Amino acid sequence: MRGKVSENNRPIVIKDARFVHSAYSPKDLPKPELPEIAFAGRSNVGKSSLINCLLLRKKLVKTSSTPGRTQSINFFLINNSFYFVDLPGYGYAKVSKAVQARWRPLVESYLKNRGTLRAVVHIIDSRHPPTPEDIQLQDWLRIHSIPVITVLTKIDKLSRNAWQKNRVQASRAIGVNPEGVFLFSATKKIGREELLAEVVRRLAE
Ligand SMILES: Nc1nc2c(ncn2[C@@H]2O[C@H](COP(=O)(O)OP(=O)(O)OP(=O)(O)O)[C@@H](O)[C@H]2O)c(=O)[nH]1
Ligand SMILES: [Mg+2]
Repeated sequence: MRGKVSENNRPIVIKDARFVHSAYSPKDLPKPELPEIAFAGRSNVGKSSLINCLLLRKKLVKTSSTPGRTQSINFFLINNSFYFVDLPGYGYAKVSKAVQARWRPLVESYLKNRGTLRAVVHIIDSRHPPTPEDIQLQDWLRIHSIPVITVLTKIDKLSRNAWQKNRVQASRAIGVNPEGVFLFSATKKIGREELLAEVVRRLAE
């Protein structure tokens, strides 16, 4: 049974979250049928951990300390009503040229042609300035009019003082309003409710 994303603006309860599909090439992409939120960011930035944290599932999405693990586009069906889509990370030099050459056409063809995609959650490491590839992704999404939710993660590694400072600096580097940038920690579960509410809002649009 396929239902609404959330009932009457109440905080969403994740009743069911399951892995459904991995796509390794554009032709493996599942038929677009439900609203989707995709998660993008540099390798090892904490994409999978952030998804698990939002869903309150410890191990639904595999995490690892070896960067570049996720090389496919992975679809997770939530509450039978929407998908979370874990995109492969970029920017890891040790990933072979062959894999990198597959990555871009796969991710670009997904992002460009997905009528059901409501927003991309772009995850950036709060400890460092956005990388040239982070900035490139933001520009690319803007050019293609794809809505973005920007998140700075791993803020548990920062002092409280640095939260706002790094938020302002990162926002400036990517050319967005700092107010719209979410602060997050998967380890300490900081910012989970705010980000989840924003995701649900975008899904319902
Ligand atoms: N301190 C801290 N560590 C985190 C946080 N989120 C993720 N990590 C750690 O960062 C490493 C990478 O996390 P993943 O969630 O696997 O990152 P990913 O972006 O999915 O990585 P790939 O799929 O390999 O690109 C793991 O060692 C996590 O435990 C966080 O909020 N705080
Ligand atoms: Mg991952």
